[in-house]
Amino acid sequence: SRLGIPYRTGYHFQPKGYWMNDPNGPVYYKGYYHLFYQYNPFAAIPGTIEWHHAVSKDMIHWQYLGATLRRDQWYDANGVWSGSITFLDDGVPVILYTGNSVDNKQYQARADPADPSDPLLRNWIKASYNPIAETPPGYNTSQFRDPTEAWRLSDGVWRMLVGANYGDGGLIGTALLFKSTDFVTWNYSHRLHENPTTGMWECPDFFPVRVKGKKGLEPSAVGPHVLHVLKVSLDLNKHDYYSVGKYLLETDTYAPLNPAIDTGIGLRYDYGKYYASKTFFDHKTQRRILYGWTNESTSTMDDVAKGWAGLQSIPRVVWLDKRTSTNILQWPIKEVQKLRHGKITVKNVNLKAGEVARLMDVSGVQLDIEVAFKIPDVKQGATPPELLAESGPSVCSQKGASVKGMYGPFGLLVLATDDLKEQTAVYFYFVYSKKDGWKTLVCSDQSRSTVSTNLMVDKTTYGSYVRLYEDDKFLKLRLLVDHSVVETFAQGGRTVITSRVYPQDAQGKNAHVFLFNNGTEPVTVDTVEAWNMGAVKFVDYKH
Ligand code: DQQ
Repeated sequence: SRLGIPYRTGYHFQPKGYWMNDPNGPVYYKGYYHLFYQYNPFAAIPGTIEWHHAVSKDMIHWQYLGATLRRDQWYDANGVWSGSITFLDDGVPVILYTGNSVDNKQYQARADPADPSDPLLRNWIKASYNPIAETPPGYNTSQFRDPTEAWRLSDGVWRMLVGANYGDGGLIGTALLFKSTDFVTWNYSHRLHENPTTGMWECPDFFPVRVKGKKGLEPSAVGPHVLHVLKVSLDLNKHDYYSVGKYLLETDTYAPLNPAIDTGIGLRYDYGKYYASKTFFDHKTQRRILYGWTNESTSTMDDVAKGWAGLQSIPRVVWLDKRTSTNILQWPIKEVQKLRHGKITVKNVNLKAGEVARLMDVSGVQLDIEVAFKIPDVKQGATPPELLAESGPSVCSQKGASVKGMYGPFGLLVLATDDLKEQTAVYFYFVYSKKDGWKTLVCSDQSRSTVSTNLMVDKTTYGSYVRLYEDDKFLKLRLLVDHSVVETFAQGGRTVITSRVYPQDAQGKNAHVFLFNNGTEPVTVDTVEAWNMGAVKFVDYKH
């Protein structure tokens, strides 16, 4: 339908229509990146979900391959739900997924490629002995899903996790560890980890990271130079939480380095719309790469009217932040930079208090922008205008970009009309509290993102703190703008925010970019680099 056209993305992965949610089983195999995804082929609403499949040589240009796993067995008749791919010793990939059965019980099932020599892996066969794992006694049969990629320890035994919950009201979220010696028979062993207040853990992801360096690790890597990330998707609030910790081999359990920011109660991958994410190890380039589902911010009725819902974020490389060891860093895969063209560079712009300055020579709805601000010297003895005691990141949503602080808000307006009636503001804002002194927020304000009265849009402003170090020279933002999505990477990927926006008038040449400073103190822009981004044509790989 016409309503959806201006909002379809130019270079993010989207099916041709209808509903997409979680990324499933991403892998690199025989020259191709494979992405499977939860898809409803009948309507732009969740419902009759099955696995669909696309392949790519660069994770940017895709070929659709259609349905891979359909709802055709008693154990998956009500949904072929999320799962992962593991490579067995012969290098052949195997799918583990969740079937939601005729009577809405969840089972784990296996599927194998019909022809492993086909680099496109077009056909898959469900194992005759499915299901391979049932809900262990004491757990809810309808809260038992999303098997991880499996890994092995030196005992040669395969392990996988399945998300679950238990306890009063199902409030204890957990990842159940299953073991297998032959990848056919799986036995429940114990809980890898749990958290008493987080509810159902969907889509667990458990992977090793190097203590030093950006290179990724294969799933079974352990040892003194390795830490682990445990990510879960909280059904409770639809956010992806993670922590960094130790995989304790003696007990086969996980312990976060800092229990105060344990999985589910601490850090998020993304402070915007981002859920059910999954990583994989890219053997070709030795990177660990993260996909995440970005849901719409429009209503179900709007989604049906526009004929589609859901997209995948631009894949991100993830690695450990060695300065803290307790958080990861994320950065868009470099392949996306092939789409950059028409670069403009602007240097040394002073933004006075209250100034808004248009970036000439750049406009459009497909952009990649990098901006570096000089870090304001907040220690100049200035008295903060307001003591935002313990207010935290909620300041982003309470006040938005129009608040006048001392140091900020300052940042970028994108998808903005000349009169600024439509704009998406992405900015830094320094807040002060007696307890913590000055801290830096990064926010994405959607409150003026559209003037449309036809759409019902969730315009919540998102944000979180971003860490600064003494030797940081600049405050940096990178924005990937693509019609209805803005992905923001602050300070080299220390804090990430994905927003969905639906501008009505800020389209084509009328979509401008501005620098702004709403603070009472001036700020200096060191450099802005901006590119237009090409649109991706869908490809057809012949085999
Ligand atoms: N989506 C799948 C489930 C998973 C949920 C169903 C997370 O397997 O728990 O489409 O978005």
